[in-house]
Amino acid sequence: MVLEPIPRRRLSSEVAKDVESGVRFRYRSIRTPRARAILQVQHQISRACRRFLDSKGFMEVLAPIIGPVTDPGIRGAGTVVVPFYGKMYVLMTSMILYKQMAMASYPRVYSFSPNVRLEPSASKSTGRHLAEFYQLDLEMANTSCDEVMALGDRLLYEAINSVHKECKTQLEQLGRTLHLPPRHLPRITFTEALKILADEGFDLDPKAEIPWIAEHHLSLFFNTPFWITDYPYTSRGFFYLVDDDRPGVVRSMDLLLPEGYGEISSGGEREYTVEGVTRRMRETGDDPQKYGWYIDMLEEGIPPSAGFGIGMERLTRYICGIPHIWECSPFPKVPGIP
Ligand code: ASN
Repeated sequence: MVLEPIPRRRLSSEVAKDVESGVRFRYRSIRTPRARAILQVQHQISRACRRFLDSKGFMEVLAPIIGPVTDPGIRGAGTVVVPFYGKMYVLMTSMILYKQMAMASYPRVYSFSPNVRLEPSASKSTGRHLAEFYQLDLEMANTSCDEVMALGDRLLYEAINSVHKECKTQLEQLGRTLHLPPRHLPRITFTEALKILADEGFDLDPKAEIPWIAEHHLSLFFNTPFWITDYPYTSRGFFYLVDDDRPGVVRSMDLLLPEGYGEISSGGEREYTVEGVTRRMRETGDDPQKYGWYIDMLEEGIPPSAGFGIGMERLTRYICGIPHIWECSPFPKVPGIP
């Protein structure tokens, strides 16, 4: 399924300037037909995802905004700390720990979850980073990466297909020709991804995350969304399950979009025992003492689970064919632009 690279216009400094004034004057641009079309498509995506997940027996839960702890594995972005009745709380960088808790109540849960990540200012020109964004986060009890990836294939198909059917005018207005993805998306391993990138001259650390620029490049080689599986454990947060058969590998995957749009989702199977989590925390350098209720909950026991989160603005950006992601948020917060 690896194809010839598809050339795509790079973000010019002109576009970067547009981002600054776009964010500053959002109260004006939000009234334009273009902004309306994007927001209508986004609404359609949410409706389709809700409809699909509800039909698969999922329950929607309201996502937390702040808490004593959040996801520490956020690729070098900073967290926002807020005072909360004499304690310091953090804004959610992802609701991973909380969705494991919700899944202990009901075996299939999802949320449209607000996340804040203080990405480096330089990422304002990547076209795909927001400092505030929404993930469609889901978690399923007693399942595997294979099963959640298959669910992800269907979810993405349903979202794109419903926009294809219901938002023809908007797509035309945005000049976007949208192709339906295959029912089963291609999967490559992390090692295979690194090999493709090595052939392209990228000399990457086999123990670290793939940097966004390399992911962007890789995504130019595909004409459909695709999964990367089998990440090295050194590149991922403590909540991903180490593969017993292959020490050094976690049961974790990313979903990448084609045409240079890059990563849209991360997920995997979870560590769910105190022993497993604290062992992983020792490796990642996280302090179990900081994770009070989370560790207590694991001590009482929760089911094994798997899940993922999809960036809603990134999905909108791809479906609408938008150069910079700021346009895909009604109230955009772009790294480096206060
Ligand atoms: N949402 C991701 C997951 O389900 C976690 C993340 O965003 N870092 O694994």
